[in-house]
Amino acid sequence: MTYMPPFTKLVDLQAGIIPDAVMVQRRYLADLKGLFADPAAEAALMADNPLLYEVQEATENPIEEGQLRYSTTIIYPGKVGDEYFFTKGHFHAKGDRAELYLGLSGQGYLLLMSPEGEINVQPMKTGSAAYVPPYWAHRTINVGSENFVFFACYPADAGYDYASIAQKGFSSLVVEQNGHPQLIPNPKWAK
Ligand code: M6P
Ligand code: ZN
Repeated sequence: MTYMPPFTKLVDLQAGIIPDAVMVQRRYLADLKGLFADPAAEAALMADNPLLYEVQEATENPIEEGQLRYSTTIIYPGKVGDEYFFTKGHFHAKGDRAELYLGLSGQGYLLLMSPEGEINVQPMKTGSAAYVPPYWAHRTINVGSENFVFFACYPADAGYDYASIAQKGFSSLVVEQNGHPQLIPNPKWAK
């Protein structure tokens, strides 16, 4: 039997930088086209095509049961209309896989949705260890004025199901009202 060698990666616990990251994925507004609720606001901002967030992947651990992967995500501050910048959001392709998020800096919301459309929101700040149970879709949102940075650890074989979010979105939107984040029903959401 040969065993996988243990290893250690350094993670900047404030900025979220992983100097030895195996991959940095940068997601711009164009990569999230159609996900924001206000098409006119999205179109107006598209000329600049701002960077919304980046994911620094610490590992390329094998996609197999029992393995973990971990990453940091940096979501930049900003809004499309009244809607704060967010990640695409996904169900796990293997729905029974859970995930752990740890807030590193800034102010965020972890927005979760069950397959039936039930919404749950977990506010996150430095030190928040937020648990994503099996089957819940999850999206993170920067509701503050600085970078929102968090660490994520998840089963390597969880996989990504972006399709249903791309079609219907989440059943609630997180928008700024009177300077504060507010959940409102997504008018475009249908079961
Ligand atoms: C976290 C983890 C990653 C995910 C990233 C961005 O770092 O959950 O697996 O890729 O957030 O989220 P999304 O893939 O939905 O854009
Ligand atoms: Zn996930």
